Amino acid sequence: MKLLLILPVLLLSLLSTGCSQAQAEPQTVTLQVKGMTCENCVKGIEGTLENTAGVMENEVSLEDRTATITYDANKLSPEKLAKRVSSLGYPASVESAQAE
Ligand code: 9UX
Repeated sequence: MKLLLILPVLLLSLLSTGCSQAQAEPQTVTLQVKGMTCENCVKGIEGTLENTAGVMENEVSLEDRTATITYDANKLSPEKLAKRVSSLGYPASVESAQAE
């Protein structure tokens, strides 16, 4: 009769595992971005990031030459984001990552 007790526990643990895998894992990274010279560059990068799957928030600063991005770590990495921005013609590198 132990099976009757174990079965619900098994089901529950399966369900919660599935949930945690599907859940977004927000991380924030600051990229150093070179080559931005006007506010239109900023808008262009921000627009592209906004349309990038997994990006939750982003703020590009012309003054600081940075892009601060909050993203879902299940879908993106700082390296992927740097490549994405670089591909627009603005060489980007990972400046700092806020772990966890
Ligand atoms: Mo900005 Mo562009 O600095 O053609 S130069 S958008």
